[in-house]
Amino acid sequence: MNPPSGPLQPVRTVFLSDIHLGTRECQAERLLDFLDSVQADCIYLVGDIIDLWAFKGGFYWPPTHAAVLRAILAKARTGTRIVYVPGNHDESCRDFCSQMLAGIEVRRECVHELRDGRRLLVAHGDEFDGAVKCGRVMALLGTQLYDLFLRWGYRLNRIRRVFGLGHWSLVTWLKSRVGNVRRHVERFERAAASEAARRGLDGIVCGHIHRPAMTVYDGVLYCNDGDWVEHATTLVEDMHGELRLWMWPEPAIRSQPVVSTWRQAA
Ligand SMILES: [Mn+2]
Repeated sequence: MNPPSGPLQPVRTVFLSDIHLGTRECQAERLLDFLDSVQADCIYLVGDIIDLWAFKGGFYWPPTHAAVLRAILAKARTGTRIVYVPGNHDESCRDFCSQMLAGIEVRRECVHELRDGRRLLVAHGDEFDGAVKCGRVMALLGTQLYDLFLRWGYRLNRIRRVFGLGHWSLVTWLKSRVGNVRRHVERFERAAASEAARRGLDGIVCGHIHRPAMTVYDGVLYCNDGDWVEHATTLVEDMHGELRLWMWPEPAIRSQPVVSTWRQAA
């Protein structure tokens, strides 16, 4: 599957999460380029869109972050259905669940029906943290280490850019080398899939753990749309109803059409 190039690419559904607007790590330019390139019938914002936690440590809000919100609101005005499922970093927006905000439906969770009739639970995913059972202290330590690695990764990539090198994710590299993390991730994924099964649904779409994936556990589809901090990924249902994970290239290197796709295993 080649990346959409040229004019607006029509797709049925887009799932985006973990954008973390308000943090330095947010890849807002890449996301703006994606939003400018795609015309969706429906966009699900699957949580951690604005990082309200980050504001506690100082206010960071560059024009590109405001532009992301403007682009989303403009889509809502021009006929795209937008459903916002707040996450744990924008938890206070959960107070607005079941309401309309500037043309956007706010929901605690919802069910998306694919073109072929399969039904998927759409939830941010922090509700499955308990299944990972690593305890509060470990979780806190993990979060702080993770933030530290992200910050190192950000600096490293600024240096790489000076030398004309592409983006490289320190966190992804570390995660893939830490077996323990891999086990936690699988536990999370299985918990999410079994919640969908428990409700008689065909699968789940979530975010939260910043780990793009499309896989099947005991016949239940597990999709994670990834994030716009490390991966710049989105889950897309195309006009034929096929699900794909897209990794969006940096606008500066758009001439190299490298959208990685994971296709759903048959
Ligand atoms: Mn989250």
